[in-house]
Amino acid sequence: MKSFDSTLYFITDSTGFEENEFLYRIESALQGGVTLMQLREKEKSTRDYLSLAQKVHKLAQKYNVPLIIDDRIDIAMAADAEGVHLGQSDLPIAVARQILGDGKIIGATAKTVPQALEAYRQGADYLGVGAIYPTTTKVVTIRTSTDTLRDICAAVPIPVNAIGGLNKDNIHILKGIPIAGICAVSSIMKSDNPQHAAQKLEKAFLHLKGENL
Ligand code: TZP
Ligand code: MG
Repeated sequence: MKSFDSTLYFITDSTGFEENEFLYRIESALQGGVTLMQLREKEKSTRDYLSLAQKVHKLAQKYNVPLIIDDRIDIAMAADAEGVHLGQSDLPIAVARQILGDGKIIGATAKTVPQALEAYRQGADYLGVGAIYPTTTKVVTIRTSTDTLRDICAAVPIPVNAIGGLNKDNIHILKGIPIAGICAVSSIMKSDNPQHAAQKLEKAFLHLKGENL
């Protein structure tokens, strides 16, 4: 089933954490109301990525949260995850759609309106747009202005999420832009209490949208 809610899209990063601590933090975030989750690993071997994906998928299923795998269709298929997230240098969305079929969620990174339109045309289910703020997470990216984010939201009919340096105290910059949700790595992953961090971030976002909890 391909239904998903990208309101609070938590992207994981295991850098610096023992596996047990990493899994504990993920479960804590899930308890805090994360609505969509992405496993994002850049350094692991294929075996280790798959092994972690299977463990993380089990946790996500316990909380009924769809799991997206970053970059790797093979890992997504092997772990029977709910979808995959692809950037501009990964497999083209249309190719991924051909391989995965209609039942899986395919997300795309877009930093410009033409990229957004192309990803939508090729069959993307949602877009991640950013970086809105500078980020401390290891990523090759450039900043995306809130004007471009607004233009992308107007250009495509699929959910658009903002990403990059977002936390509960700075998302006010997104006010009035019809994003479906926000993506966060560090503000949840590196928090002393990922459950509370997720709860507070969701509350701040819903407040921004005028949907107070
Ligand atoms: N793409 C653009 S910014 C980013 C990605 C994967 C990282 C976001 O991480 P954080 O810690 O929420 O800034
Ligand atoms: Mg990628």
